[in-house]
Amino acid sequence: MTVQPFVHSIRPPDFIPETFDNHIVRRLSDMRGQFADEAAYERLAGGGDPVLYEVYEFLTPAVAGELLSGISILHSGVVGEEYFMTKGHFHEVLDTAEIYHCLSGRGVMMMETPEGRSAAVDLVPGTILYVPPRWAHRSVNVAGDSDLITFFAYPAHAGHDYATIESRGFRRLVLQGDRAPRTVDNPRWKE
Ligand code: PAN
Ligand code: ZN
Repeated sequence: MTVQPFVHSIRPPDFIPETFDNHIVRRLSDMRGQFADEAAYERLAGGGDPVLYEVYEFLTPAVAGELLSGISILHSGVVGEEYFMTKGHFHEVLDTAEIYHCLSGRGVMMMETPEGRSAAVDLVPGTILYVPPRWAHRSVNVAGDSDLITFFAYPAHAGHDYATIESRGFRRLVLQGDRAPRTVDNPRWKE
């Protein structure tokens, strides 16, 4: 199957694409077990099941050579002291990279390798982040009151390994601080 050239368009302030192929909505219930403060999670879940983030995808065939791109909109909020965040994943084809371009808001991309290296990069409008092959990645919205909006693109055959992060978490967490967000070791991280 060959793909014809195509375009999509986004505009501030909401950057929701006018056209897209797939819309993913992730709610608090999809993140059970991922936030450090379980009591805070249960309190928030008791009040409903808020949407944490939405992804609008521009699909292409899942084969090497193609790129899959889209827009990720991560809402603001906290579970205890921990900011709203994406599930995060390794790519199933570990040797595949990804580009993120921050369009709006304030965030941190938490990243780590299977060998134990860890990195946290600030995302502000205009930031272009290269996530190299092998690095798991999770977006975190550290703004108090605005969405974190990013454009992303990655090899369409990369696939997603969510299970590794679901079972052991990320090595580092991003928490609210007095003046600025702080990153700390995840006390529940499992080898
Ligand atoms: C992004 C992410 C998106 C949502 O498209 O899939 O930001 O995060 P989760 O997939 O972790 O829920 C990406 O990194 N794709 O590979
Ligand atoms: Zn990815």
